[in-house]
Amino acid sequence: MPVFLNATDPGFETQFQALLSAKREDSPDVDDIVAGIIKDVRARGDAAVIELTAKFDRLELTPETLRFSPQEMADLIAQVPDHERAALELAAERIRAYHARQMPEDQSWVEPNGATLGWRWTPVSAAGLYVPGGLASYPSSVLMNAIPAKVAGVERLAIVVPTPDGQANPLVLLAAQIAGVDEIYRIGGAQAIAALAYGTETIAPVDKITGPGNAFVAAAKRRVFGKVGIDMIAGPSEILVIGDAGQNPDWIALDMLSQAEHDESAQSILITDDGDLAKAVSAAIERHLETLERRAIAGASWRDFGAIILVPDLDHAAALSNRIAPEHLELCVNDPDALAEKITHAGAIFLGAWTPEAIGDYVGGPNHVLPTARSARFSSGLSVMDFVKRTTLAKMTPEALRAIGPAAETLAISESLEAHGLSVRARLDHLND
Ligand code: HSO
Ligand code: ZN
Repeated sequence: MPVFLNATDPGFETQFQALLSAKREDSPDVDDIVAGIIKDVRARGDAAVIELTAKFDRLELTPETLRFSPQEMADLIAQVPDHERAALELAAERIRAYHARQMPEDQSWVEPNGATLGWRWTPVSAAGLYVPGGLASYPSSVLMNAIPAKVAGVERLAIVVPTPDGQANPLVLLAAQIAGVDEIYRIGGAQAIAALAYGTETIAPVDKITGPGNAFVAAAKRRVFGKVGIDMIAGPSEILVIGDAGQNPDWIALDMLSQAEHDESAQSILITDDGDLAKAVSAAIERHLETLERRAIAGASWRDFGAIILVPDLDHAAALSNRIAPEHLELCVNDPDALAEKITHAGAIFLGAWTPEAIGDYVGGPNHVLPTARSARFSSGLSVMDFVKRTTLAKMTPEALRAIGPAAETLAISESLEAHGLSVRARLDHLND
């Protein structure tokens, strides 16, 4: 049963704490296996990747067929019906326009003493994107990962996607093509992450790896971190809806189920100041769970991790929401703008009853790769910023060196780093000659 809490009950704080700390994911310990796979790929390159793909995906490849050829791509993409292509193109356009605005600006300025300071942004040269095979192979996620990379200016973008038994998803390939992906390899698992990080005879190494994956992929990403950059390790999806009197319970129920249907470990929570809405949403969820195609998954998520919390007013709702720091936050209230002002920790906010979270998953424009498991307290969703890095710039003049050099020399001496001090002193002496 989902939990029903009332914020004015004496035991509420304990119950809320339990909800916050509930462990939703049992990640199997696959680290030893993954370490072995990475070692093997580093030692034997293509041969290891090909063997592991035969073993896990039942697919026989050669170095020449690791990568989709342009002809294969074209044949598979031709199967995509027009309306799906048009929807993907609309999504891509909107995601591109949104992310273009994220591009950070270079800065430089001159101090009164003549020193020039600043910074410059440059893209990562090569990025790799993991796309899961099977059920969770989402074309929308291809757009959400690949477009920010291309907007940032990443020159070489490679996708790895497992194709168990050779089954490729045409929509994933089309999304990759629309996003401007340069190379696509039909490999997956820890072996694909290792190939991207360390390179093989046919796959050149990348500098940054993003994208979701199973426990093996997550463990491999953790292991190659440092050799390459990685994005966050995404947990199961979450939605928190804050609703007030007069909202449509059916809409809210469907929004909550939209995340519950992702995963048995997903979490959907409603916080409301209206007892009638609480009851109506709960009833609507149960009703939809009778017919929903993915009712087994959504039902398990709702039963094990769902919650409805009754609060005295919306200020309480905002305070609890900030403690949860949800991945997705829907403000289904009469004045969503006013309530949004009070939200400090959330991956993405959806304002008002006309903004179902599913819009953000596909076509809104913002990224759908968002911080889960309360990590919105300290991190943000995927963006152009994940594919650029900042180089700082400093240019001294004789006058500037005269002004600030002596302090550097003093600090160098206090750290017993003689050459540091002398490198400044040599110039200062020259100025005094
Ligand atoms: N809501 C998911 C992303 C997704 N939804 C992909 C549909 N397709 C995680 O934020
Ligand atoms: Zn979703």
